[in-house]
Amino acid sequence: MQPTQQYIRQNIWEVGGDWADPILWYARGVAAMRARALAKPTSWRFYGAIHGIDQRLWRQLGYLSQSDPMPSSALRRAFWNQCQHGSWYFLPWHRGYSLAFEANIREAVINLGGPADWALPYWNYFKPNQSQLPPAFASVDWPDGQGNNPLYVQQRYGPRNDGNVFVPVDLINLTAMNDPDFSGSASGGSPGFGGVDTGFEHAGQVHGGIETQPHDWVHGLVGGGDPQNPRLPGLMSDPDTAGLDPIFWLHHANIDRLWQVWRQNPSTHVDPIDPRWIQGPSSIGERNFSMPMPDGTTWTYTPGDMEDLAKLGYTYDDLSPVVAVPEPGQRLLRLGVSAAAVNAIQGAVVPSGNNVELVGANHEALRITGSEAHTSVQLDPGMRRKVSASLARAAAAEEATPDKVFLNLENVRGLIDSTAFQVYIGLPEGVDPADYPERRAGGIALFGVRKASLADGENAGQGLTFVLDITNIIDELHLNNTFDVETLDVRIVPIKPVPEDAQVSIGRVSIFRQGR
Ligand SMILES: [Cu+2]
Repeated sequence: MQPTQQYIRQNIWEVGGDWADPILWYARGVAAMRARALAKPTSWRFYGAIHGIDQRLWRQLGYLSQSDPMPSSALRRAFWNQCQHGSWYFLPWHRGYSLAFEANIREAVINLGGPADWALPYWNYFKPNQSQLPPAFASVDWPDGQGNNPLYVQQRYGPRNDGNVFVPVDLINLTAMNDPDFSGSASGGSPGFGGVDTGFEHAGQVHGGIETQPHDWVHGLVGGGDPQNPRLPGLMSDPDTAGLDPIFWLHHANIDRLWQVWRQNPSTHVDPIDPRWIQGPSSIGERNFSMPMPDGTTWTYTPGDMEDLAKLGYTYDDLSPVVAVPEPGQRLLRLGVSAAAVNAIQGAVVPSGNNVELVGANHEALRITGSEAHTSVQLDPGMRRKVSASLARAAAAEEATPDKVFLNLENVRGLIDSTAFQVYIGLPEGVDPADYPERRAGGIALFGVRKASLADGENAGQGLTFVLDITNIIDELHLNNTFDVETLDVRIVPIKPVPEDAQVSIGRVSIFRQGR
């Protein structure tokens, strides 16, 4: 694809009204793609299936019927079930997918007499008063007709499964924006901002930083589950149906924007230089990334092709950091490093340590039902001392990179992707977690868990593994002299009660240090 001009993706809440032109033309473009048969590669459902398709689920949700002629098996093999999750390809794959989709919508818009510079809007749920689903997506009526708004989806249930769709801002965060590394380890340490090193990975086990939060969370919060039948997901909640919801594309445009924000702030944030990332999985003999274009051609791209927005011919109306991003020096100051030493350190680029070691783990798998669960992580005394010593050395300004500490929830399995919970560390027994926000390790949303739990799936039912940065909590325990304990309590608090038949379990809860 050669850019012919610079398209500008705009904030959906700031384009000038509920049905401002960019939104109305999006709806008309969606209607045009929806009118095409599934077998056509530029149809709405074909594009949804490029992300992922589970035919049983599609039939249950009314998106597939016996009378639908299927695309040829060659087309299905070339394009379907391509989305990259739990992989360092997550961001570049979705960038190409969104660009190709946008080109298809733009073509439909132009054919209908709309603006030639139409671009996909994005939904920045972090901005004040913008966390509600944009109104054009929430009503069955639209300026062109009654009861057939192409942006409306019935199977979009929201965080409380009651049809009120919004993103509770206290449940999402941008901690991943601080990760200095694009790519990380799949062995207990930081998975990086963009994800772990994998081959072509349609349902990878370890989700990257920005994928875990806010990406996965927004999927489950928007989609929710059918209140009549919790096993039926809202479209956005499951990777095999998410691409069918028109809001999907505005969410992914925002994630795509955050990649660009991360790269710019600060300038030390860079994409991988490993040729296997740049050239993509086809360079090692695996599937390539390819999309059906409106002129009937196939566009094949690599992650390296996805790095430069100007070359790709688009940008965003706002690339400022959306939330205050704490500077790395603040941690060192808290640990007791002098301001002068912090300044000296910040002048240099300090890579994260890549020595990852297990500090402790719990003893058995944990079943999550109802509104709370807890377990204890047994800490290895030697490893605990090692972490403490690293933090103490930082205070003596001998070490610019004190250990970071990560909580891992390994082999999380379940059947309901909209399940989500908060995780707290070291809470005293019997207290209300809401009174201890400083002990919140973060949260986990199980986008992709059903697929990852299938015994005949890509990873033989190993489930998903989530990594939460608990460095600040461990720092605080250390500074209060309360880290010297045999066990740390881990409390799991679901955002809504988890039904028994969700079958949610965590294989192991573990803590890792990452340092030198
Ligand atoms: Cu997504």
